[in-house]
Amino acid sequence: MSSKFVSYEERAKRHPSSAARSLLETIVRKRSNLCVSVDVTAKADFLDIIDVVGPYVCLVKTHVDIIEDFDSSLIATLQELSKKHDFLIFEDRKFADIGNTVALQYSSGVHKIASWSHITNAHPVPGPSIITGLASVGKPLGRGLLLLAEMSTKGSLAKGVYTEEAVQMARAHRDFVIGFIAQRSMNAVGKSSTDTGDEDDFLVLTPGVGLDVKGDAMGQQYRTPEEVLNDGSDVIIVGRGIYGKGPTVDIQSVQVQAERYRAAGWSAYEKRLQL
Ligand code: 5FU
Repeated sequence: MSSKFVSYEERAKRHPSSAARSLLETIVRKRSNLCVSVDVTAKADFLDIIDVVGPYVCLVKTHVDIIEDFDSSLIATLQELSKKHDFLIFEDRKFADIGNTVALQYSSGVHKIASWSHITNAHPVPGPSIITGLASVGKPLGRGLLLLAEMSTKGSLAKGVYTEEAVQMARAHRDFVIGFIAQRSMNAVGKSSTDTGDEDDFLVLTPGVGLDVKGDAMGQQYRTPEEVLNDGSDVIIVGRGIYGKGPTVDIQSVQVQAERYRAAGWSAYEKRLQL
């Protein structure tokens, strides 16, 4: 029986973007579509969590600007962990300015994101110039960009025509945009059912994933791995569901939750191949 969903393996073989291929190949090698979002503020916690979740993830997502004791050794250790455990790095920077400014924010400053982050993301709100600005830095380094086509929060304005325009912007820049932060597949957005044009294979990475709770007190909304995979998501992004909500990190529990979410994400993927 052929599935309406194509396997990660098939997609890895034929994807035109090396950045997208790299992520798909990692997913296949590790049998993991889990991205852990490590939103803690102490360098030691940040690195301890990554070392523990490393074996279970295809991707580690960072907000490097929240780390209180950031220094360049953190990046060196992060890169060592990325090699040790075979995962890619995604700095969730959500660029949102004019092309010239985002190129500087991406390449320079304290964090020098482009030098270590395989994937980053941007809001489409400034228009296509944000893509060309970031591409001027990221393309020569073989990096990939995700556009924020939708968000997981209550009342998000990223919907309807805005989402459609984001997808059109991505289609016009397939050489750098590898996919979206979104809640569902974007491949058919803005296309008629009779469209026989190019097949899109945009990756969809989905935050707002949790197995135990439906949201937080600040507008976050969670769905299960199965719900988002069935809607066409490729990678589940999980933060507090794995590293916890407390002031201290319980590293044993982090490992248990990482394995639990890896298994949930993978079994949802295997089930959808039967659809
Ligand atoms: F673009 C988005 C979005 O729409 N929702 C999000 O939650 C990004 N995020 C990020 O995913 C957010 O900045 C956190 O880093 C992470 C979700 O963390 P949680 O602890 O699983 O809620």
